[in-house]
Amino acid sequence: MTPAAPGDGWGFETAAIHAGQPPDPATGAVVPPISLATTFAQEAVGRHRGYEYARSANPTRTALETCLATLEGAGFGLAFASGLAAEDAVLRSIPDGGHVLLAPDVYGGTWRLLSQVHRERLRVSTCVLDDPRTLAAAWTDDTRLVWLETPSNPLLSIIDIATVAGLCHERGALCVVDNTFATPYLQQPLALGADVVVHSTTKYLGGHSDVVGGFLAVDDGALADRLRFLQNAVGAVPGPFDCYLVLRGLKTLGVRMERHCANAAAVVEMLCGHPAVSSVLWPGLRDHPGYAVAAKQMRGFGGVVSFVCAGGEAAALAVAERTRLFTLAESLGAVESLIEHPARMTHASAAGSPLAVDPALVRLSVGIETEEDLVEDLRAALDSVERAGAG
Ligand code: P1T
Repeated sequence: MTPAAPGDGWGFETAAIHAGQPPDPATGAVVPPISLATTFAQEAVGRHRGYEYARSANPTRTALETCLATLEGAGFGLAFASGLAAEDAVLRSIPDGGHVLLAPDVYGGTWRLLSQVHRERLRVSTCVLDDPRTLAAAWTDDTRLVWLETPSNPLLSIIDIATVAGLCHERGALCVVDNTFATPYLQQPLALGADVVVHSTTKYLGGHSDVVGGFLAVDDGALADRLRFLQNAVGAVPGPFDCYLVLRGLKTLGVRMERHCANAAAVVEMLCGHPAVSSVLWPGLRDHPGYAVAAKQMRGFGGVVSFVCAGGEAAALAVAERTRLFTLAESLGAVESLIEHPARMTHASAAGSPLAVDPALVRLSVGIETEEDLVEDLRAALDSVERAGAG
């Protein structure tokens, strides 16, 4: 049997299960082996079968890179040891003195990486990106990169990728989209004009809170070469077992995302009617400012929901501590539901910066448990906070 190659018109789920993973030619195994070898025999100096040393390339990593690049509709994929390691490679790829324009709402660690680790090399400023006038005002001659998340972490803001990518290309900068919250199942930024897609595979792609990883997907060969050089030269690569875990997660991404989205919609409906909640942030709400763009560029609205507590920070902390099924923990995107307080947890490093988060905000990662159980858990926690506030 000749395994079909990706690009034969496969649907998303077919590619997620098969791309880069034909049955093992030696044994017929239907799951790619976890290839542990750190080095590979050469027939003559420089004559080998594509693998020399496992930091440069490893067969399990190749399977992951092929599969996830296919899902993003990318020509090239590169796996990293974490989302931040993948981000670091993108930032290292721009020359010293470059200016990075950053959307005003991104993961706190991305801000920390830019504003502390790359502070000597790069200049960063934040800007509302999809308004051509504000973007033009913030642009400088050395602007090399525009960086955004959509939906964003933790405010679930939506940015029109095609608009921003178009403006970047008119002015000669790269458009980088962190697609961690949407995943390629819900949104494919390269098809909308982005140059680089970033992932924390720790989240939905791995999907089970048991692996840390990162990924870059690009279509431009020269850019892929530059990033591949950095991947090898810096060496922040994932181990083979980690690659296997992400590959396994990808196989069920489509069905998991459907359930994440449906459960999030049910949770949002309850939150919108609860007196302890003053506002709900989720792009699937018709009054969300990004609803129309999200409906255009995404296939669903995602499984992360944030809300502002009417009782301020004290109420937000109390809700986060009172759920029983939603676990109080950082991270998102796995099968189990999580709750967290961004200002003190995931975005603590953004305190005092333009990205500082409202302390009354609570973020949920809605998992794939039974819908009613999630809704009731959250309602009970909110009811108890409401009673305490009223008492
Ligand atoms: O944790 P790591 O795999 O290094 O990924 C960093 C990262 C990158 N991009 C986005 C949008 C992210 O949300 C993250 C990590 N975020 C969390 C840990 C969190 O709880 O928000």
